[in-house]
Amino acid sequence: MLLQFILFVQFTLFTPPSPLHADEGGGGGGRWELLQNDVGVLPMHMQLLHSDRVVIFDRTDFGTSNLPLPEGKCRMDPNDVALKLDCTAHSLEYDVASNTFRPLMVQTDVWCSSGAAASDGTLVQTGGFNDGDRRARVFKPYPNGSDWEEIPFALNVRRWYATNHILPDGRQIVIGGRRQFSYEFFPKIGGASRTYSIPFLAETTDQFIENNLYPFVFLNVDGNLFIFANNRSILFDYARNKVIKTFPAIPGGDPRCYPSTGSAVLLPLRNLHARAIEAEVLICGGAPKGAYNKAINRIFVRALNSCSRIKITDSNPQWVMETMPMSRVMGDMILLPNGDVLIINGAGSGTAGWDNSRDPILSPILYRPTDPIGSRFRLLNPSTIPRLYHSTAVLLRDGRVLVGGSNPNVYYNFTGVPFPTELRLEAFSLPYLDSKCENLRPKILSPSSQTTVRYGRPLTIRFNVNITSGVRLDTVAVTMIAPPFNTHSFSMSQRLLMIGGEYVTKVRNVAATWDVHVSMTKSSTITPPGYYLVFVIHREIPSKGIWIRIV
Ligand SMILES: *[C@@H]1O[C@H](CO)[C@@H](O)[C@H](O)[C@H]1NC(C)=O
Ligand SMILES: *[C@@H]1O[C@H](CO)[C@@H](O)[C@H](O)[C@H]1NC(C)=O
Ligand SMILES: *[C@@H]1O[C@H](CO)[C@@H](O)[C@H](O)[C@H]1NC(C)=O
Ligand SMILES: CC(=O)N[C@H]1CO[C@H](CO)[C@@H](O)[C@@H]1O
Repeated sequence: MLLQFILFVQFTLFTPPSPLHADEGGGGGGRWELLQNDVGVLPMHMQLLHSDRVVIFDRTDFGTSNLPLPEGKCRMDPNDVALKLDCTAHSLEYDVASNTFRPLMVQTDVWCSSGAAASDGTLVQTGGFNDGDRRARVFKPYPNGSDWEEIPFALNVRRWYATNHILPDGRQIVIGGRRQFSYEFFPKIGGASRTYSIPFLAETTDQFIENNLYPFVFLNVDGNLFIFANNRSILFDYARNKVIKTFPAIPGGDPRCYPSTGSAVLLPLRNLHARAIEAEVLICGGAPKGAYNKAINRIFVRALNSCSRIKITDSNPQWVMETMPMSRVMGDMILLPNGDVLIINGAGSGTAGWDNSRDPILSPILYRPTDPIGSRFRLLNPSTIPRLYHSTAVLLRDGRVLVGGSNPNVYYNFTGVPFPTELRLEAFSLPYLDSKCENLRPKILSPSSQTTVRYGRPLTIRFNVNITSGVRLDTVAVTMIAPPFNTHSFSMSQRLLMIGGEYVTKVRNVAATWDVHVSMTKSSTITPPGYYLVFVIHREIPSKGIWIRIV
């Protein structure tokens, strides 16, 4: 009895239970909120910028949208395959704080394109279709109302369904695209304009279906790229154009890339000051082999319910399989401030592509990477809105996840189709935003948002938590998230660094206020330059983020 009491006291003293675990087992949690009933433009692509605005765009060749261009402007594009003269917008800027939006004007077709936030916080977007397939487009998040600027012939070859990733030197790599078994860089250095071949993309192409479009690409801690396409993956040295390692095929051999669209994340990077940092990749969902051909013949086969996890830094890496609570194709995997992974959107059967899926999955799930295998998933509360092909999701600075899109139809069809074009914008609030977490939620007091920090420099984050007991190092964490470019169920350049706290000090004579001291990594390979969302986490409850630029 006494021993039990002592153990109980020790347990409560050293590992205070987070309120997030209170309703364990029961499932549920999280709250949906309708933000906008009609944003006019289908969010096929979304990127949060450090202006706390989300740049959203669809394709241009789908006829008129529901959002007029401002001031009677029209776009005259003799090459557009739908409308030559178009007075509607196909892009918009959504302002999170005021829940308002304004139309933007793209000049050429951005259909199924790719992008990344550059190191100065500019959105750089590349490729697309038709007259847009070799373009780069730049959106600078100025407060005075900027618009897209287009750069013709920015890409050496046409790229449609390519994947981009930000690199340690601040450039981005643009990989693949339909029938493009090559990669290149943007911007080009000193006029160098080479295109490099990557046979792996040819080897993983299934005839007609591809199954390797929008490959999953992550920058590994050793500077090489992890590239996953179809059912295979490699570690690739892009600078020397050399395959460093071939990983084992994913167990079961089913495809995970477009149109058998699963999703993938690089799991949070921890122990960043250790000599050997570990990196793990998690891939979830997708569609079984042959599912696309069946879907076009109106047979919608059950999606995959497996996730596969691999430590890519191991000398002998192996996939470990896990089972999700349900099957899911076209799910989005979003890294959350506290290091959990959200899996949201998608369908229970079929594949990506026009009218190719059924059984919308309305319930998101959480995956907790550090929990024991077999107990990592938790079911969350459902939305009422199907989010199928061409739907998107991005994390916001306040910890909510913005969800938009779904248009598995040709053109904007609002009636007479199984899943109409969806122009409603929602936010999903994770259980960590529940009011019962409020008294544990840290609030960052300094530095102010938009502060610049150099590599390897210390950073002190002052925060307030309204609790009477102390705040200790083991209950506090600091995380940094690179805001990704989201399209087709994949978040390009998504990256979460657990920068940790080195020590925590109480601020003297100020109630309930502490300083957590951290150091930025020295390495632009671990932390490519740019704007990051920085959060203080207290007992798994995140603060609102601040923007920190690392240079
Ligand atoms: C907006 O501000 C930027 C930076 O100050 C400036 O370069 C640009 O010309 C301004 N644009 C407009 C439309 O005023
Ligand atoms: C991986 O996909 C390819 C292409 O569809 C297929 O030929 C191969 O059998 C698959 N691998 C496994 C292990 O099933
Ligand atoms: C703590 O309480 C003070 C005073 O009521 C308030 O200003 C502050 O925002 C609260 N902090 C948090 C993290 O809720
Ligand atoms: C099935 C269906 O309703 N298709 C319609 C989609 O929208 C286009 C353009 O408005 C119509 O032409 C189609 O008939």
